[in-house]
Amino acid sequence: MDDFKKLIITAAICGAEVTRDINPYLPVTPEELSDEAKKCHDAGATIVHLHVRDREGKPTQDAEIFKKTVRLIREKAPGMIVQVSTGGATWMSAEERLQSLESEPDMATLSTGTTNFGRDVFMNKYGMIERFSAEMHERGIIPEFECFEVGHVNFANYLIKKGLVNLKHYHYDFVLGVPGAAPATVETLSLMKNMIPGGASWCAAGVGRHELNMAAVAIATGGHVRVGMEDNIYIEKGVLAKSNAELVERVVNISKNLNREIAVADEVRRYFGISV
Ligand code: KMH
Ligand code: ZN
Repeated sequence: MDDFKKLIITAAICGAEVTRDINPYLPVTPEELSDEAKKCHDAGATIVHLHVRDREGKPTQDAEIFKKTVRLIREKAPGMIVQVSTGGATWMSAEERLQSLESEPDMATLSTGTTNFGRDVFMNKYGMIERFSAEMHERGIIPEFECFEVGHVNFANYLIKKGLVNLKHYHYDFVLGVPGAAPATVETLSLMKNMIPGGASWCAAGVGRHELNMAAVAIATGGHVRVGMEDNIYIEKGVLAKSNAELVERVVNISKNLNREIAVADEVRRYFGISV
């Protein structure tokens, strides 16, 4: 039984797919990303899920850009848990994707299976997952299992059972509503959350218009929440979010109305086994 009751909010502030053409408020430079992380932290987010961009605003896993961004986040939002993406963008090689780990983050995403991702394929072969997991283990970085499909939960469980991942605490993120992958429904979410091992925690990330509903269901059923422009760029129908912090604030308000307290970073660090 999981006895951590407070809500953990992850802010996915940039991602690899959204562009400034679609939302001009998207943060992309290390300065903008770190300012945005601080705003989200102040609003109640304890984890920042981080992708970075190059000078042209294109997704990159460049180690130096990650290092600079992580350093700035730590200066501006001390204590906030930094979780880098190892998913990157669909066209990137494993080598490219792994570069983000050089920034010495607290956590990193570990996608536990391949999926259709819009018109592309997000490739995560068995051997890649093992390699990513081993790299994180060697560097003392805590993985978050990134599950776009039911089979990905199954594979994360398999890694634990085989001793390929051995942690104090396991945390799963269910990203639902990606075109071509599992739908953002209560049924899918229930199925996935009921598959995880006892004591593990889970987070829901609904894509697009599903972000709000999935967040509400997760808050009401003991899960945690990921919001941000990586997944959804609107604060209401047809109205762009001007900041990721607006999306965080909306979730904080729902949670407070449902009498669920918001966790602070040090509590989450202790829960996940990350040094405070
Ligand atoms: N951009 C997606 C293809 C992750 O951050 O680890 C992969 C992704 C997952 O965003
Ligand atoms: Zn991501």
